[in-house]
Amino acid sequence: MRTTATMKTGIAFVLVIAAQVGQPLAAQDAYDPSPDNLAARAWFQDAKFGLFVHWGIYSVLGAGEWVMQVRGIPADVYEGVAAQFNPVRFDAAAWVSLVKDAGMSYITITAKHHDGFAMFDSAVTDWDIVDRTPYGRDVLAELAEECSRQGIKLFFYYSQLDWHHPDYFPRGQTGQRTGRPDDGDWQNYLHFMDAQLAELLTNYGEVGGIWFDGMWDRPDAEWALEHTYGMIHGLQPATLVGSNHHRDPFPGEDFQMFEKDLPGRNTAGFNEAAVSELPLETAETINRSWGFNLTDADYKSADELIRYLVRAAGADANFLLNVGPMPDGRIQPEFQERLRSVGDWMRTYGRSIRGTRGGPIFGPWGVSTTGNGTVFVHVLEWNGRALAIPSPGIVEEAQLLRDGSAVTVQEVEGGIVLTLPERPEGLVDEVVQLTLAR
Ligand code: FHN
Repeated sequence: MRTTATMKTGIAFVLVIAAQVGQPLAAQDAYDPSPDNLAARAWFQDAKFGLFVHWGIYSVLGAGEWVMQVRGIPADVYEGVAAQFNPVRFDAAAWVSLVKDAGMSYITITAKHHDGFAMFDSAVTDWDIVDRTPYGRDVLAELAEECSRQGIKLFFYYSQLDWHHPDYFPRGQTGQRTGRPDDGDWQNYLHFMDAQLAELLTNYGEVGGIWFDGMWDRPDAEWALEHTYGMIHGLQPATLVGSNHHRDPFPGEDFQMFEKDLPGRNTAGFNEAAVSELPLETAETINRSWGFNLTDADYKSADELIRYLVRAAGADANFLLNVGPMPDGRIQPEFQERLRSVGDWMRTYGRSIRGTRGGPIFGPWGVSTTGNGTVFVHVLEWNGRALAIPSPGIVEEAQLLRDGSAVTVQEVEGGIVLTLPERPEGLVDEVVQLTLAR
């Protein structure tokens, strides 16, 4: 078996990185986010909508990003998949334009998923896109350049769990069937991870955030998070660190994410953590899969996705909506269509999402968002004309966001009643804009 231990410059590189960031590294226990980091958090909360991209060599097999684990594919057999990955139709400019058309402000892409394969040119392993695929190009570098050109922020997903690296040992809850020897040097693995993260934070311009995943595989292992988080913030103070460990945030994390659920809900079984004070984000798929899945045609409609975006904003969370690009590098048409439809909606209603914060009122009818002295009442589920809601303040003016027409507001005990027009057929969200007295 060929192992990831075929490091090109290995330990020496790790030492260089350690020296670059200065030792000892600040403990993140005493983490005091820099002004740039706080500004980046506010930007993130304003952004509200991003594209999640699960892309790796697994797309060749068309069965999702867990295919190695699900089929019990040994690491040396799986390495053959890399030789077939040739995404000649990858077009960074087309991806970023799609993101803009969808009304999104950032991309979070898998730099490395659980299969351990780096989608960037890593100097500490040859288990990467440049060294192992016929394509031989650093797609993250191309995407970073295009994002910077088009004003879109780029975040990197990084899996701490690794089904390929021999030093990911002792093994956790997954990855036991990949044919690796039953030994390994955990400290070496941590050095390897830090070295790759340092590469991502050094060679790809401004990094919006690092989106960790996989710690749940070995929840009790010594992950040395203080060191890793300190190194990230040392290299780029404004980079937002978040981890999908499904637990309460650790010191040094700048945002909290939820998977397949709105904050505070746990229908998917991942989200037992309490909702923290940090900026929030929730990730969801368009069909049922994160990575490209040839047989998954269970697509959510554009209307469902819009409703999810609105409910996320109402819960003060960003919506990170996933696509799993195809092995040829294109984003499949079913995803593109839906993203563009959400973008059409955003062109009219984006003001009620971007730059807002969740609340202050909600009910069985829907949610609200607030920004610049304006409360946007998102009426998602209400077909009646009169809608009674708690008063968010003294209302000076009420209008429909879609056409600016006036909405009558009547004060009643304990709240206000909005008189809505007949709901047009197929309207996803009737947004009433309430201008409040300052
Ligand atoms: O195992 C991963 C999965 O493949 C995917 O990346 C999602 C995205 O939130 N997170 C993990 C499970 O928690």
